[in-house]
Amino acid sequence: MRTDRTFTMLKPDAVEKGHIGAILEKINASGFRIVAMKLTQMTTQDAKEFYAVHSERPFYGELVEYMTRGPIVAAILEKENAVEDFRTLIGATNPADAAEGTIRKLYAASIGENAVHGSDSDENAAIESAFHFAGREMF
Ligand code: IDP
Ligand code: MG
Repeated sequence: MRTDRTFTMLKPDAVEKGHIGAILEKINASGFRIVAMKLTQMTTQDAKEFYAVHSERPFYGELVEYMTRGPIVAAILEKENAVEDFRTLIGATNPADAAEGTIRKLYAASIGENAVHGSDSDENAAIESAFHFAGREMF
């Protein structure tokens, strides 16, 4: 399994607030290469499946509502140690706990509406990338 790719989504709140450009600038400045990218909107079924691991959590319904309410930017990013380095760049799930300068510290409103997704393992990066992109959309 390759360890140099991760999957991200700029979530509906980030897109609504006009933060696509600023977030992509930080991603580029941090040394990630964009392998695949698109503006898309998840259906309820998509979001339920993507976040199936959280299906027993109390916030699952709210999470599915949020993630489907508008378009997202989905992307695959490449860099040595991509998964871990991208999680560092985005910061803690709750922006109140996120380090200064991280994407969530800068752009997230709350633990629920936290601007950006980053895969948590190489295995999930591969699964999530394949969920959103066909092979011919990866460069
Ligand atoms: P992560 O995105 O930092 O990996 P996870 O624990 O995997 O965090 O949760 C997935 C997503 O579910 C979060 O990014 C956030 O949008 C939402 N979420 C997580 N915990 C809560 C919560 O306590 N309340 C509301 N939404 C939450
Ligand atoms: Mg997660």
